[in-house]
Amino acid sequence: MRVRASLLGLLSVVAVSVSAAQVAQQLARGGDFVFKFNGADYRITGAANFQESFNPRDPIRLDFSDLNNDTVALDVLLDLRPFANINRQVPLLAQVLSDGSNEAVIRWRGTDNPNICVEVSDDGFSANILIFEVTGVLTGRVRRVPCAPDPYNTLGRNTHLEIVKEGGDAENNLRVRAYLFCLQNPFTIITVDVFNIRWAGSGGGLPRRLGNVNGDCVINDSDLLQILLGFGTNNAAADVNGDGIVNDSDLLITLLNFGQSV
Ligand SMILES: [Ca+2]
Ligand SMILES: [Ca+2]
Ligand SMILES: [Ca+2]
Repeated sequence: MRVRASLLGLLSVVAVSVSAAQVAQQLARGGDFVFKFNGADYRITGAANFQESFNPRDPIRLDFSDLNNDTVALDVLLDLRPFANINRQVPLLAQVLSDGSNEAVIRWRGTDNPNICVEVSDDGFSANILIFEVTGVLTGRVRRVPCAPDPYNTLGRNTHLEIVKEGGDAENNLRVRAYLFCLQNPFTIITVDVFNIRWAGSGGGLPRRLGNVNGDCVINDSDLLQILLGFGTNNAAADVNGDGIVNDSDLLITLLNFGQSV
């Protein structure tokens, strides 16, 4: 019992330093975030010329990872299917432009050379195109807000960081270059410029993989209790490491993160 008490004492010291973490670190700790696309305009120039708008899309969950090994684990793979029915994931690499205890500004940049012929059918545009270049940037301001259920009902846990679009078209845009009808010659090149992008998001909180079984804003006795109650079962909610069984490993992870809060 004395060992347990001193262990918890040590853990609370760790927890204090974690809760004082900068906002970008708190966002990364969440492991993912919800991205809500609220619409944009696009202009096609070259072999075709017109302007149209994208409608808003349902919120999607995006996992964070460190794709370029620069120790900033806020990179994401943006799946183009929900936006333009294109079966392709564009890597967006994160750069932390500013960071503090209440706010951070993060920029995601992506370039991709898929060289794939796809049938694009979207609000106002339908054709086969061979995409040879995708470049884009999104910039978001991440702000601390009171910890509450994810407003987009997508992550299955409470969140405490809201993300709002930062800056204008220079900081938030997407350009796609492609050959119309998948015919590779200089006369079929089109450029699709997506601008006036409206987006927002939510993230942070404490994920289940750290031991936050009940999805609230702290890792404590309630989480431990649920693991003990589900011990030996395959109860997914209490299966912290997601290996299909609730056992000592899940208990240990929760103990190691005990006391963490947002
Ligand atoms: Ca990175
Ligand atoms: Ca909890
Ligand atoms: Ca487990």
